[in-house]
Amino acid sequence: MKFVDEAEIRVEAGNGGKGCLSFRREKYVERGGPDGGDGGDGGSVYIQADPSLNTLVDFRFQPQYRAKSGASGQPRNCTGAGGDDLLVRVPMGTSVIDVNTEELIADLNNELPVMVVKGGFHGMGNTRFKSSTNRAPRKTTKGTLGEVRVLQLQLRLVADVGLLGFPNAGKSTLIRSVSAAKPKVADYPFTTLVPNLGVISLGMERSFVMADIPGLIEGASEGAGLGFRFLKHLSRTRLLLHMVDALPADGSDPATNAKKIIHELEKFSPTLAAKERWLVINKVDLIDAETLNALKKELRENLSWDKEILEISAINNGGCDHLCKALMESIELHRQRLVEDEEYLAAEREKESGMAFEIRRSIEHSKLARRDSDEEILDDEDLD
Ligand SMILES: Nc1nc2c(ncn2[C@@H]2O[C@H](COP(=O)(O)OP(=O)(O)OP(=O)(O)O)[C@@H](O)[C@H]2O)c(=O)[nH]1
Ligand SMILES: [Mg+2]
Repeated sequence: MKFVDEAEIRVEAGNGGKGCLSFRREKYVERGGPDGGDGGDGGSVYIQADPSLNTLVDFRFQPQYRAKSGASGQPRNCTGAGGDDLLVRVPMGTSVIDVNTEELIADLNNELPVMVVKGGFHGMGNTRFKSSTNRAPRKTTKGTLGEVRVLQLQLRLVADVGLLGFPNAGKSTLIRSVSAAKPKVADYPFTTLVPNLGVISLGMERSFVMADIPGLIEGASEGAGLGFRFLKHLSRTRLLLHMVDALPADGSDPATNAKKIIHELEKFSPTLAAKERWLVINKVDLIDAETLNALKKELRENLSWDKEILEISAINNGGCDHLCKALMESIELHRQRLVEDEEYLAAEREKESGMAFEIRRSIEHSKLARRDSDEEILDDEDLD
C-alpha cells in the first residue's frame, strides 16, 4: 500500500432543514390553525482515529466529505428528519489543522471522535410563531447553513523509539535484527523510502515500537535527498536513537556527519531537537578499539556530548540486546509517569501538539525553497 502522510480534505456539514408553512385542513374543523413542523438539524462531520489504518492514501482519491442535510418540516406538525452525522476515519496519530485559520483542531491519539464541522440548526415551522395575537402566522425560518472547512491531515506515526541518522548508517539493519519487521537493507543510500515500524518484544507484555525513517543528509531542510518531511514521524516518540556510522562508505567523517544531523534536526523543529536523544555508534565490527575510542572522543567534543555513547554492530546483533533492554526500561518508566503524573502527561501532549505547527512551518518553508531552486534551474535553461 502506498504510504501517504499528508492530505487536504474539504468537509461540509449538512444544512438545517427549513420550517414548514401549513395550516390544519380537515373536514368539520374550521380554521384549524398552523401545523407546519420544524426542519431537522443538519448532520455534523466527525473525525476519529482508527488503529487499523496506517496511511492517508484514501484521502488523495476522496478529498470531499459531506454530511446529510436535515429534511424540511412537514404539515401536521411533523418534524423533518435530522441529517445523519458523518464519521471520517483516519490513522492513529493524525493531526487535523484548519488550513484557513491555521488552528490545530485535533491531535488524534485516542479513539474519541472529534467534531470538525457542525451541522446547521433546523428552521422553525409556522406552528412555532402562533400567539394570542397572531393565530395564523405565515412566518417560518430557513435552517442555518452547515459549516465548511478545508482541513490538512498530517499523519505522524506513533512509536516509542525513532531512529535518526545518515543514509546507510544501518537503521533498517537494526530494526531487522531486533524485531520481526523486515525492511530492505542495502549498501546504497536511501534504501528506505518510507517509514517502517518494528515491534521489539522482550517477553510477556514488555514491548515497544521502533520507527525507521529514511536517512537524512545535509541540506535536507532545503529539500536535499528525501528532504526532512519524514522527520515528523519522530515527533511522537519517547526518545530518538541517533545512529552514527563508524566507517561511512563514502569516506566522510562520522563525527562531522553526526553534527550535520543535529543541525538539520534543530532547523526542522527545536522541540524535536530538545527531545531525549541517545547516541549509538553502529558498525563497530569494522573498526579497532583505538579508532573507536578516538571516534568517541571526537563525538564528545564535536557534539558537546557528556552522556553515554552506546556501541553496536547491528548486522551481528552485537550490543543490540543491551541496547533494547536499556530502551525498554526507559520507556517503561515513561509509561508509568504518563499514568501516574497528570502534569507530566499534559506537558507531553502539549509538546506533541506544539510540534504540529513547527513541522507545518518547516515543511512549507522547504517546499518554497525547493520551488525556488526549481525556478532557478528553469531560468538557467531559458537563458540557453
Ligand atoms: N559491517 C557492518 N555493516 C553493517 C552494519 N549495519 C549495517 N551494515 C550495512 O550497512 C549498509 C546499510 O544498511 P541499512 O540498514 O540499509 O542502512 P539504513 O540506515 O537503513 O540506510 P537508508 O535506508 O538508506 O537510510 C548495508 O549494506 C548493511 O549490510 C554493521 O553493524 N556492520
Ligand atoms: Mg533503511
